[in-house]
Amino acid sequence: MHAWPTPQVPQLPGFPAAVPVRVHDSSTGELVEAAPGPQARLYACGITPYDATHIGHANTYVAFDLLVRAWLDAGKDVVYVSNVTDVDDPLLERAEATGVDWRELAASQTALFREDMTALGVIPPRTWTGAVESVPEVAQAVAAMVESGAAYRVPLEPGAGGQTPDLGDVYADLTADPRFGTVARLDREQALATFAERGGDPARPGKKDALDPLLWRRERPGEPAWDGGPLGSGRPGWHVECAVIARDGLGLAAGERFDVQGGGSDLLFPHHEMSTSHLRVLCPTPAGDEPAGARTHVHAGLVGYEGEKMSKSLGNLVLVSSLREAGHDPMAIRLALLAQHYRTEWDWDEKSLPAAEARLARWRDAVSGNGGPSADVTLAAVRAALANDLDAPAALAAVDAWAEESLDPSRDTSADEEGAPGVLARLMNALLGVRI
Ligand code: 5CA
Ligand code: ZN
Repeated sequence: MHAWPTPQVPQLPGFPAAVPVRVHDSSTGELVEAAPGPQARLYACGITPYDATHIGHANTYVAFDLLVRAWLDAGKDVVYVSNVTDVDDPLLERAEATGVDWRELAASQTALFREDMTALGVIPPRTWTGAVESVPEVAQAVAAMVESGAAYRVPLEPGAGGQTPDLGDVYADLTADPRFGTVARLDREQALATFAERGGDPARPGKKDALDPLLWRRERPGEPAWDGGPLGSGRPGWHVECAVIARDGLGLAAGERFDVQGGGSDLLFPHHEMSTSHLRVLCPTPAGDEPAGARTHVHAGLVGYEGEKMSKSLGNLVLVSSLREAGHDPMAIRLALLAQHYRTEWDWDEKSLPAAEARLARWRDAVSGNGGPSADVTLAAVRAALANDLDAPAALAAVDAWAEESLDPSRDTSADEEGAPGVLARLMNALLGVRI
């Protein structure tokens, strides 16, 4: 798919920054260097395009955008890959319920997402792949898993399976991956409950284990289906879709790891647990080596509204496009998101935007003069804040302090530096994605 245009990212004094960028690893709870090598590879799960883009989505993508920007400032070659789940149960259900063709629904919401990301100054993924586009690769991967015994078929109910009803749905056999469970580290009871809550089917008869996830769903009456070769007609399961898109987009060779897999915290289990398991099976490592998949899993806190998680199913959505239509500056929307640490669970409320709008106005004011207090300390503080688990609130506080000093009429201006406001404006843009 065509991603949105890449915003200009100015280079800052002291490039490349020497501070290693560290993030919270959801598996261990520890702060780890996000990308130890010269290349930084990120897979952040993309949207399911049926009610895009709410403030929760935007918050998650802005969080990973901070990581990308910190890596760029550190001189890394950033390879960011993402997907669009443009065929899946919830999308088909919404299309059915509203009488819209599922392709039109996906296309319109994907277009809106693109516009929202552009407005919010999010750097696009280098590779952005739709589930529909990836069907041949997914089918091939699933067929290979069946062949190697890492997947099995489960018989269909009467009426399913089109011309080849004898070929069942395909499920992963999790016993093929001894490391299953190491991403989220849930006990069996928690895993089963979360699996059932988040789209899994623990009670499906014929499965070897209740947690085994769907890899290939055979054709059903009224549902879209593609040629799956030896699998029979059908469509990809969700987790394997992301495993294959990550593998191909990041160019992972057998056993190769990448740096960060990310998303909102609702994706930790089962989605990232399962997709990492599939990657280990699809890209096996020589014995004794570190297994394939992401070195670090990073998750953003869920944003709520009126006391509940903002979600399409609850219908309590604040859409970025509605805020934009109402005339709000997208940079203020971005600042409202940055005012919260990305791992915080918080509620959007009516005070979020006015506070951000006031801050944006103050920053614009502060960088509009000729000369100002030195930018060095602020730049170092913002870099240090972002390197410390993307601490945007601390970064904003550092910029606020500079702005306050710069706007203080009683201050001593004898040590002012002519280029300081320009450096601050470039810093806001390059590191925080806030265009002034
Ligand atoms: N297509 C899948 C991922 S492969 C999906 O989860 N799509 S989504 O549209 O439901 O969500 C897109 C991203 O936004 C995911 O990372 C998800 O975790 C995140 N997200 C969804 N709701 C919220 C929320 N309320 N707050 C923060 N992030 C959210
Ligand atoms: Zn995903």
